[in-house]
Amino acid sequence: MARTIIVSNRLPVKVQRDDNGDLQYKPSEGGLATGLGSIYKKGDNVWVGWPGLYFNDKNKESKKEVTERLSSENMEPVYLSESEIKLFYEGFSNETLWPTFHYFNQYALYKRSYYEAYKKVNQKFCDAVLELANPDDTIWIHDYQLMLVPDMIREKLPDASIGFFLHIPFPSFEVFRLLPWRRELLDGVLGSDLVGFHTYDDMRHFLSAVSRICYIGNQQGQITKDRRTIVIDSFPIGIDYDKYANSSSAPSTLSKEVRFRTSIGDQKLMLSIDRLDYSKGIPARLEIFDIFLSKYPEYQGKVSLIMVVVPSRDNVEKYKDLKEEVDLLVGRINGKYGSMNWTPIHYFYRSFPLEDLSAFYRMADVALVTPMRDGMNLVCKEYVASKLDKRGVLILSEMAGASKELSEALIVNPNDKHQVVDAIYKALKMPVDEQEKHMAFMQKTIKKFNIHHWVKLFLDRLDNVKERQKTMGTKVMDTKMRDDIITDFKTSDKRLLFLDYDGTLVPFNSDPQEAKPDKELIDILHKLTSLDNTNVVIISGRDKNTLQNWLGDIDVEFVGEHGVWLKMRDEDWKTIDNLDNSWKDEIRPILEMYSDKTPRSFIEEKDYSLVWHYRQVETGLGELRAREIISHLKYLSSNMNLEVLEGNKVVEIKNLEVNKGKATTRWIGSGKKNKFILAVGDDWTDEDTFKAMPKGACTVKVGDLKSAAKYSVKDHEAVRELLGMMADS
Ligand code: GDG
Repeated sequence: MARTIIVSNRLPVKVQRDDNGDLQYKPSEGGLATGLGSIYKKGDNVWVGWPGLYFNDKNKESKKEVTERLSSENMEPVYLSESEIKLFYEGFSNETLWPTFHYFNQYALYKRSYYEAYKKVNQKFCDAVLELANPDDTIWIHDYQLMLVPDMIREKLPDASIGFFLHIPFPSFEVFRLLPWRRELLDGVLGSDLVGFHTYDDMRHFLSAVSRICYIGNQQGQITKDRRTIVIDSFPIGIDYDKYANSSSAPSTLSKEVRFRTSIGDQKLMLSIDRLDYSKGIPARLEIFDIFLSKYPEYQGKVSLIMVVVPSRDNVEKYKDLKEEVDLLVGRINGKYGSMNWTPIHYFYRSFPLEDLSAFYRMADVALVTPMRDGMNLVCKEYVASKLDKRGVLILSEMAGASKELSEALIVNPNDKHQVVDAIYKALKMPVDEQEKHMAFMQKTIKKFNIHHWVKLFLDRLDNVKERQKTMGTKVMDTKMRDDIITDFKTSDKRLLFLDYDGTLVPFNSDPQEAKPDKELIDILHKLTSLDNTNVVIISGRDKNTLQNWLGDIDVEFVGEHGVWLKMRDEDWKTIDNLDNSWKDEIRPILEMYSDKTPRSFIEEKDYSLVWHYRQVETGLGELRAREIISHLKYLSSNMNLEVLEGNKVVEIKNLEVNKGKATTRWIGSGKKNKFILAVGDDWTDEDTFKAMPKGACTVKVGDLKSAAKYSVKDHEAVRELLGMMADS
């Protein structure tokens, strides 16, 4: 039975040694562990990750013990050495990717040794998955530490369902491009079938990077790579709502609250909880509190900030500096404003058990969640879930993914310190009924979009993407299918072949004049046309003169300009009668206007069509202009009986009466039985040919799988191979 394999840098259990050197297993309380708990603990499912402990040759026995214990709980450890953690985790993951993805690229280190270790460790994770996985398993990989894993697995298990979720922001292209390994990282992630982000903006940034770095465009978030459709979408992560709501009303939490209240006194309380990280905006928040107390002195002695900072990554230099900065700032503010009976900031550099955290959430009149950048931020959601009486105000940075869902919070730009100061003032003054109204709205949202909903949404979508891939009418042509086609060809007493030219018989070339037929192609066509009862029709968008010049010496027939011109065997070129061309005078100036504002684009005038080319235009700009042209001409064209075709870096406008499919009727329809018909093409315009073919015809799409054709092959070389085998049969 197919199973689900979760892969993340850390396992949901932390293995540690206590003071006596005995092993301890500490389950993670994080939301991800809870949400995925219902998945990995079921049946044969498994979670692959690092258990958080190093082993050397001397402690082989305890390593074995850990492996066995974890494996009995559906976990598969990947063991990492100290140097791997240093280079892969602290290095590439946290000193290269983390700062870049959080727009702190000035902190990013670009070290080859870091990347090499990252690649090696990603391979280790891949190998661990391959040890366990069957070809039809579902594999869900998490986060920025493992971006190369999807493609590494894909290489070995081409049919596996692979999902990838990024928990941190995906930066805009201008920032992402700074990474020396940007291409490798994107290719790695694109080994997945489904790629998930927290927000639409992250998804948009990823698609833009893929388009500019890998030159792969998208349609409504779907991209096609190596003939696989990959879906990119946003899945905002939620929390275990009930856990926080229940914990908030638990007797142990209430007694903690009473204890804390007694020692703090009767003041308004603000709360902030973060891991120590420069992305969380902790120093800026302290400065904001400082400004607040000086701007609104009436609040001195009346409001305190409880600030929990959870130690994190303290081996990384930038985090050590940050810790010192925070210590200094807290000391300065407490020294400046504090009194015998009032401490402005209650600062804790450690973590607390859930009941303490819940007590803090309950007590806080205001939660100050002001990261400079955050993929989602779960603390703000936990605060909302804990507010059973619906009283309290959330101040939330617009740079946190959560701000997209929690728009009833007071949304602030953390760089605009005075705006945040005023938001604090507003929050402290907010009438209770207003607080309740906002809180009720936010609770409704996060209750529904909880962690279980998120897990289900992602996994169901992954299933759905895979199902669609499988049921797509177009099948990748394997050797058996190819051999059957060749047998049909051999045993048929009449054969008809429709072959598109650019992208099908020759590679797509950015310079159209560079696509001349080479000797190999000419030989194949000569051989095919010299077979008995075999007609070969080159069916192209190119003009008739080029076709005649390049292929006129071979005994092939032609459809030129998508069907405007035809040339049957032993006949002259003919065109469709009474074709109206007067529309060109109206359309040409429009295309000229776009060419005038788009450097390196140009217009080609064919006998019965106009083509706007943007092969050499700056990536992105060409696509933008093409969209503009298409929407500009949409209305005009339907009134003028024209068709606007979007090809590979071209927009072509032609008479609606003309298309490749219609042109083929001159050859098909003689009614003769036992006729072998083959149609091969690579782009949009060839879809008309495929659709016009009779039922038994063999239709082949070159490139992706989205087509009306029956089969798909990878590239022009595969087409030549097929034709070559037919020619030799
Ligand atoms: C990454 C992304 C994204 C904190 N202090 C204590 C404690 N915590 C818990 C909180 C919360 C979690 O840690 C922090 O989660 P965040 O989402 O705020 O931040 P990251 O750790 O940076 O997480 C982030 C997330 O992944 C999920 O995709 O939202 O954007 O950066 O759950 O409650 N828990 C306990 N004691 C503490 O003292 N028990």
